[in-house]
Amino acid sequence: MDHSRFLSEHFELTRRYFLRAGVMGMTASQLTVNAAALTAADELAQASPKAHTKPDKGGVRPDPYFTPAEDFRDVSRGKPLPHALSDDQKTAVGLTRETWQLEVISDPDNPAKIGKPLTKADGTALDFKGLLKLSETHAVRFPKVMTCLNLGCPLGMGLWEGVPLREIIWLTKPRENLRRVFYYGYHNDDPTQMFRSSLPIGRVLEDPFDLPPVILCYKLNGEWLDCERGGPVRVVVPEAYGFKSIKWLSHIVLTNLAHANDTYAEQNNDVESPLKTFAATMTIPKEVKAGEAIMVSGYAQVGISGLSKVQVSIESSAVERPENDPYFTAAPWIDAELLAAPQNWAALSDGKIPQQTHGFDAAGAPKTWPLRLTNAHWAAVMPRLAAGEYTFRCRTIDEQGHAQPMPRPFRKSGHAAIESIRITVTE
Ligand SMILES: Nc1nc2c(c(=O)[nH]1)N[C@H]1C(S)=C(S)[C@@H](COP(=O)(O)O)O[C@H]1N2
Ligand SMILES: [Mo]
Repeated sequence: MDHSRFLSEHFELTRRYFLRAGVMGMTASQLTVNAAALTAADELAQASPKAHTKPDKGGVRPDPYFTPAEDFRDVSRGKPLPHALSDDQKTAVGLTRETWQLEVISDPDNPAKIGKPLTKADGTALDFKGLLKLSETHAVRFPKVMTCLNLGCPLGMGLWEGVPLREIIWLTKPRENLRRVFYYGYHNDDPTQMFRSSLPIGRVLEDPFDLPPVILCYKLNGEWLDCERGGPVRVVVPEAYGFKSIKWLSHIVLTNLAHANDTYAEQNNDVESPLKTFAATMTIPKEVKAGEAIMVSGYAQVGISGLSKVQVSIESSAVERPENDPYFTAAPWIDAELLAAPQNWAALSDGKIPQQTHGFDAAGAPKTWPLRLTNAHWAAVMPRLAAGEYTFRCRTIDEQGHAQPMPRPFRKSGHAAIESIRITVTE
């Protein structure tokens, strides 16, 4: 499978919207605009599966729904990358389902009181069989977009399955002095390569309203989690940026340390910042004729604050923008259409949502739409314009009615911006 499937899904949804809006089928030339966009984007996706589709600004990628595991973008560190090791090496270092083991210990520097650490030395480390045993009664599944805090674009949208981390914590019989959990994965036994992340214990033991639990994940899109995506086992934190979701998990440390000690904090990142809501464009004509309908489509990342609307605006570059409006609150915003959920969930086996997936009902239909922590599609028809240079923008309105992305100026809280794209209207 490649991106063209996602693209066709995106364009099928978009096409139906444009048909209903009455702009397609009006003239042959308008149909060609969309068909050309489809062909161009399709070709781009086929030529290079890792290439960005147009427009490139913001690193928009054409996979708004579930992304096949092999099409995720990989930004993980390691020399060599753990998933590039030979099969024999993977077996030797515990990067296979047969040899994986997880140690759960108390932090020697800030000890938490626990009754029973899980260690290789004692023969009590958790193995894959033990994890699957827990999954028989505790397995959870949820959709989530994996986004790097430092990049604007999604790395991929997954349906993640795992066992709540708290089930493993309970095995250690914690008693007191336990305030945080930190964890890391296989890092070539080189301390300088360790990539560590952390969470308050409260987040692990209880789930905030309507959020799934933090999991030890062993399946993605219904298949065993492959080594490139962090298999055999990785952490997945539903509401967090990618850096909290440690791959090739090998150690969990229970600590009385009161603050975060994430590797990402060393690069000035706001490591407690949850996923942001924002919109990005996937297709927009660079040039249109005066008086012609302008069809635009894209995706929105639905962050922790939810999504009620996507809005779009177009302003003439000849007219000066008002002063003191850096976040475009005075732009002529109009509502875009949020597109319906797909009927067929490409990338999942038989195209169906499995039973007991967070956010979906027994028939596999979403309970609400769009779903938090995932991407949604949108499309819009812009007002017809006279010849000139224009700037197109898109933004979101969250469930509380706040224009997003917020907080706008802080890139280190998770890159999210109001996208601006130049378009030319010709005579
Ligand atoms: N062990 C380990 N886990 C890791 C990383 C890493 O370098 N090493 N990178 C993190 C970062 S910064 C991101 S954005 C996500 C990316 O997840 P993906 O490769 O599945 O897209 O993995 C996270 N987990
Ligand atoms: Mo990242």
